[in-house]
Amino acid sequence: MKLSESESHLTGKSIYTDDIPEIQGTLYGKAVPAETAHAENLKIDINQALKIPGAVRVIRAEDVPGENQIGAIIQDEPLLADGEIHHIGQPVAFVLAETQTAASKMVKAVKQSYNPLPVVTDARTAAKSGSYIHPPRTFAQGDLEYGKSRSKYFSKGQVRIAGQEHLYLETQRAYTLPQEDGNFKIHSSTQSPTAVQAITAKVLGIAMHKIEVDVRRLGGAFGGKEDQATHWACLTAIGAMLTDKPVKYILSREEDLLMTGKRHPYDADFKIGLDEDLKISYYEADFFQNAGSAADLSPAISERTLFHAVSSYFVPNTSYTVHSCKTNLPPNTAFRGFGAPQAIFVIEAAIEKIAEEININPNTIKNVNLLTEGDSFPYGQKAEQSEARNAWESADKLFDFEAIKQEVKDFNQTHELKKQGYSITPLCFGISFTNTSMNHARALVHIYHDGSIGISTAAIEMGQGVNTKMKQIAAEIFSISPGKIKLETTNTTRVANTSPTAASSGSDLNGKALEKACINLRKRLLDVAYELTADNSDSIPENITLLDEVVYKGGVPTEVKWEQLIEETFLRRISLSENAHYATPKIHFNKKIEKGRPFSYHVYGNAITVAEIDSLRGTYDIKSVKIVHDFGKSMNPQIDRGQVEGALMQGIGWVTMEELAFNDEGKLLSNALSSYKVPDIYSAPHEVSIEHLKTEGHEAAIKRSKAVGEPPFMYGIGSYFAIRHAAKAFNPNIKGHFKSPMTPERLLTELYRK
Ligand code: LUZ
Ligand code: MOS
Repeated sequence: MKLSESESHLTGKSIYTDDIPEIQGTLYGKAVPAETAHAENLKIDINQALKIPGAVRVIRAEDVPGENQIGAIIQDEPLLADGEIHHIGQPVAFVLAETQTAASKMVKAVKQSYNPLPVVTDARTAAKSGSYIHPPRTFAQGDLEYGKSRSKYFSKGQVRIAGQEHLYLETQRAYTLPQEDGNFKIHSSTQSPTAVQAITAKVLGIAMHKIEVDVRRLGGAFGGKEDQATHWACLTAIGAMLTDKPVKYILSREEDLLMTGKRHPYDADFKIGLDEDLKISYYEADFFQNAGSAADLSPAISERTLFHAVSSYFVPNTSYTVHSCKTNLPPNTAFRGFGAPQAIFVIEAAIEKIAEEININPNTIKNVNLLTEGDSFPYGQKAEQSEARNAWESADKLFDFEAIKQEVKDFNQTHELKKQGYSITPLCFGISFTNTSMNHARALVHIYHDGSIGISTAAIEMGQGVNTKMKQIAAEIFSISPGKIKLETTNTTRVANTSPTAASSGSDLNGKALEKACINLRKRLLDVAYELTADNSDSIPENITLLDEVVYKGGVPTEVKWEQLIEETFLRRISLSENAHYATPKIHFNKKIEKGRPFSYHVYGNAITVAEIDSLRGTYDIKSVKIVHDFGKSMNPQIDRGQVEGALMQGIGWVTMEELAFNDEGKLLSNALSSYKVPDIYSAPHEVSIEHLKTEGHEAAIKRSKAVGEPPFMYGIGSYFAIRHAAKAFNPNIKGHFKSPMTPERLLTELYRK
């Protein structure tokens, strides 16, 4: 089934937050960004701003009706700066005006005064002074000392990994409409309507039921709207409460880049040992996560780093720690992969480094250490239905590793200034929110008495095709045309207390709840169908089925069509509505001992990447990325392929060109798309192959179709190492420097490193 919204997207009829017709009297809000990164004694002078024609009001911390606090996991983030500033771009006030132009002028007219404090932008510096978001956390298994005693080869090193800007096409935004009786309706571009509802209720000082959050769709999110959509919803809601007018705020690209958090930059130290069979005998690491100035989702992201530190490998003896460091950058946040990509990059670098030192192909090390059935992860879960080896061997069979190696070798022997390199990147990614209590969802299904259907779930459509998948599930259970089914907006009054659409789990959680609701409804319909088609032959209810909008009995079509069945069910006063709840079974985690079974299942895969560099220019091309991916049994190969392609490109961008630059004062230098380079069509690999790993899928996945949103991001990591191998073919002196992204500037420096 094709993406059900492609036609309305192509014709421009799809409605996003800014397409909602504005109500007369709507005011335009704008946040005033802090102009310095760290300060106390903040004073805000609003007199000049209020003199601008069209100015309505300026809201400051003291005007917040309820609690001036939006921190979800740790209560450490004021909605509006209250006396202190912790990063450039932190909202210090919110202006309201009759026009957008007036609002912009007001922002410039607000004067900030303060006593500056020292600025820290770097995680290691923050760690030295003990500036943490939360206490360090460690995962371990086995016995490190024993592991060391078994080691024949040793290595250690450092890694530095940059952050990443989400660059969703649709910037952050919200539109709040006052309703009767002190209620509010909020249109928010959020992955988490319940978070927006709960936190807005808190800052307004009212109950959650007074707030309705409605989301039609987002123009991209990638994790950037899991937590950070809340700010703008809260600000517009306060504006609406204080003025009794609708208030809208659409961030400009410049504002969005300046004010919102990004993927976390990480620094890491690692130590690794191999035994004589090249098995990893021990692995130690310290991850320094640059969390920015407030917790946001960093504690959960730290956790996912810990869960993915050994990637797709079995490491019997290991201990590693994540240090979540508080700095004066905007609070960094969820981004596709959620702390796992950084952890996976580090162990790939560790294998690379030790391979380099003992002069052996890193892929030999990777191969012998792949997780096999029953191996335990450092968090206690056993690898069940491990596809790690299957993925590696399938990729080898399909793409022929030896032939690729030989081609690269031949190329390098016949070319002096152009060089090629290749890398193999195995994937293992855990599916479920690592916080067990978040893994649940509900679905509400109404069959209208003309036979058409409306579905509400908590899933947010953000371009990933979740609505199409939801339609597919219902259409298949009822055996009706998808055209009879409508996906309603995601709305907190229809489906309440929801988890964000995140952690790759949107289709699984909402799909399983929807499946349950539809199956319950179908059961009621089949009972009616049995009565309608009863005759003297004693057919049993199991004999009755629905096929292509017709009731079948004993495998034979009857006269009863879908519409008639629905109408008859309605006339018999039987409910045509159903609300079902799903909670992922068999998952648990004990944080005291850091052991459990946090993931419903794992997604596996393998990518082989070939890169070619130009050693005079420092430029490169990704020649090919060949992937075998564990889709399970893909329920929609077209959509799933789109997810793999998009994630791969986003991963390649992260490790090759996207370089966030802040100066020592915490000012974002890459503050426009002229200075922050994202991949375009010219940076795409010349060839991308995406093959389906042959498996039976996993019963915990919706229709045995495994979660696909985040895992393939990791394939992009291979580009870094492929480029590095090409560079080493030109300059064998390149050793042990792992700084990502490998921009052309950095590559050029490496190429001529002595
Ligand atoms: N969000 C979250 C996530 O709250 N918990 C998670 O485990 C997670 N994983 C990936 C992406 N978002
Ligand atoms: Mo996410 S990083 O919002 O799954």
